[in-house]
Amino acid sequence: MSVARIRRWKVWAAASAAVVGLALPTVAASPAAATTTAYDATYYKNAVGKTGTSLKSALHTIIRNQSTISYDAVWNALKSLDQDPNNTSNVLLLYSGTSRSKSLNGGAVGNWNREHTWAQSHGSFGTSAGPGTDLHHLRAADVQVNSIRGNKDFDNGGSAVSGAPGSYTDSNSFEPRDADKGDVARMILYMAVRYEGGDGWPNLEPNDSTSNGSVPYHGRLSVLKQWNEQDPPSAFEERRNDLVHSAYQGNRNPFIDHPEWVEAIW
Ligand SMILES: [Ca+2]
Ligand SMILES: [Ca+2]
Repeated sequence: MSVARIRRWKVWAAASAAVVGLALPTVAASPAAATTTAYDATYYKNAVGKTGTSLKSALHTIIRNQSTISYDAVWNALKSLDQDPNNTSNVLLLYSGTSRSKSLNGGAVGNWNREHTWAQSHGSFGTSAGPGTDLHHLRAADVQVNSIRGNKDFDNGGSAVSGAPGSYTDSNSFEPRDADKGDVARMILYMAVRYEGGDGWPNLEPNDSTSNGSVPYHGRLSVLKQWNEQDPPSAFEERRNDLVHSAYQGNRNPFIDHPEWVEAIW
């Protein structure tokens, strides 16, 4: 997408957001342009200036040093990480945007549970401490919406998802609502860089398929790249990244800090 097209989209998006009350990032945060962060001279110093496999490798070395937590501890972590900025008693749910009481975590209808954005079956990593409990891709989601998403790859198109306005699904893919598209893309691509076949875990990689099933791949890369540009990192996402880094895992999602690194690698 050209810079001019992105600017036009943002102007349109900002106008639409004003009407429906959505929180969208500022026009200044263009993903097409190189960004600078407070971490460039320290955390990212061995990655800045690199591209392609060299950048991917440098980022892997930086982010692989992380603390892990148990799957049970993920509940309380999500109550903090996914807190509704407008209501500290609630969490904001992925795919639906619903604000729901933190105390309604569980497995029943009307509860929220722990969505693995990189589907567990795409790599069979389960829920032991590791990729299955990595907070950078675990998000609070409505139990029924989570079930509809299942282990589908991500792509555009399909029928409207009940309980998640703006999300769509068909037989082999799931499309999150617009406000979550970039979040999903950056979570999937974080996992691809973090897990490179070390620590006893599979090498997770993105591809352009929507029928990955149980192989350690996740699609659809060409669409995820578009979503990263359409939906730049929000204040919610940045706060979350900061908290995972400072309070839980000690590592960051580089694509929230530098969304332009998606294009630099893929
Ligand atoms: Ca977003
Ligand atoms: Ca990988």
